Amino acid sequence: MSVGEGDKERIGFQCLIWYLAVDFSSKNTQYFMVEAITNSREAILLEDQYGAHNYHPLPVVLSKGEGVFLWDVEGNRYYDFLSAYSAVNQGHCHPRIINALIEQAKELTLTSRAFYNDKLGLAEKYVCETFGYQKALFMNSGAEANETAIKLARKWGYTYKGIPENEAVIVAVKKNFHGRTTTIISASTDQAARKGFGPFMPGFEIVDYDNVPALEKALANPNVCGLWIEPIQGEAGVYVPAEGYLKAAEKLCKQHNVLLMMDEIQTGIARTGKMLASEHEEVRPDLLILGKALSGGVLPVSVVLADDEVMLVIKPGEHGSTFGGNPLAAVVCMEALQVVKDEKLAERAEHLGKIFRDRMTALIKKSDMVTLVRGKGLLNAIVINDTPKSETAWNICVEFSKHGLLAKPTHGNIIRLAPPLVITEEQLHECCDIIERVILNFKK
Ligand code: IF1
Repeated sequence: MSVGEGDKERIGFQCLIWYLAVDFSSKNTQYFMVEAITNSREAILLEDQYGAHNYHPLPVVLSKGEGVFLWDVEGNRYYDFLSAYSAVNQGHCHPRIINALIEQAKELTLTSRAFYNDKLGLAEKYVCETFGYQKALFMNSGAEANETAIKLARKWGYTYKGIPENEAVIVAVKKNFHGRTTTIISASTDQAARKGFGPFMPGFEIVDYDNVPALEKALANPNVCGLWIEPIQGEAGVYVPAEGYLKAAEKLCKQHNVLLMMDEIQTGIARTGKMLASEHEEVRPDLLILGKALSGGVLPVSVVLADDEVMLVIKPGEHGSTFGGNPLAAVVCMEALQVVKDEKLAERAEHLGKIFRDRMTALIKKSDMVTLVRGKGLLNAIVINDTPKSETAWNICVEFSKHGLLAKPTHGNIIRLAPPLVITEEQLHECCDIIERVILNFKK
């Protein structure tokens, strides 16, 4: 949808009306919006005129979410097959998580870490016992958690491995995605994420993913303090490494005294059929990095988990954030994780994921539009039979939206398909029917 000059004038005038609604009845000048957005076009035009253009969303304007469903401004209902990139594993607006949010919000939302609060310690204990670590450091975004892990690994390297100051190296892998900060993109191999944002942070060596000999070579460098990987590469197109890769990585890290930094921000919290994707190979990272569904998509919460030797290299005043570990996030996090356990969402993802991949495999036999399905649990993707630069995957997703299902391509010709883990088997089959109907009738 493009924005014409006429639209801009109209929107500008409308916004003028909206925001100039001044309440003269009181001494204070009160500015308030007199209208809500009444149709999708207005929302899109507003964002185009007043928002940064750092996304290219599908032309769908959502206004309500519940469980597996989303509704747009016009009241059309959709199955959510993106789950906010696996932040809404528990389903949109899960009542238990929302109630926990509301009750805590009435009491205390933020103290800063200048003081203690009565919820953070409980959440730290809860996540340490849930994931089996001695210490937790709460942050807000996934990127912040990865930045925290980088600092912990480097400082551990200087403190315990004798790496010369400022010479620590972290090994990352091609096609990684760990966030958008300038340090994190310094390790990225995605030109779209890097171009124009230099200069970059030194101290990263990039090797092939899913390549054990490449790890053997890179980790032998005595200045390497950490190996930084995702157990499944989400943004790269739900790339599942060969069986045994994670276990081999863990073994090589132990052999070379390197910390295994596992980014489970997208794969964690039951998404792949286990509480952590690392569990599929019985791998225990030295630094476990979580985010997204840690809060059920209700507010930003991330956490880094490690044992004392690693976590205690950071001393008071050396790291933190204003909102990190706030009592509201602490309460939401505990309830969001308890919902995952009580509703056995990992087991559901495991069971329903198999059904989903079987349905997609059957579709591949019927149509040359889809060449591959891959994933674990309910983190899956289909590969569309066209070049990555083609619009085909995008156009298929637009077609999906017209049939009541929301999904979005990752890179080029790969469509990630990841519903909330609360989806029922019957709903999953209904969604597979939609995917099949669109694919079988799609004309390039
Ligand atoms: C966007 C991608 C997915 C992540 C992993 C860290 C982060 C993410 C494995 C950072 C965040 C989000 C970011 C969002 C879209 C989405 C995304 F397309 F960007 F790459 F999921 F694949 N590690 N992923 O997936 O967490 O700072 O965002 O809380 O930036 O467009 P964050």
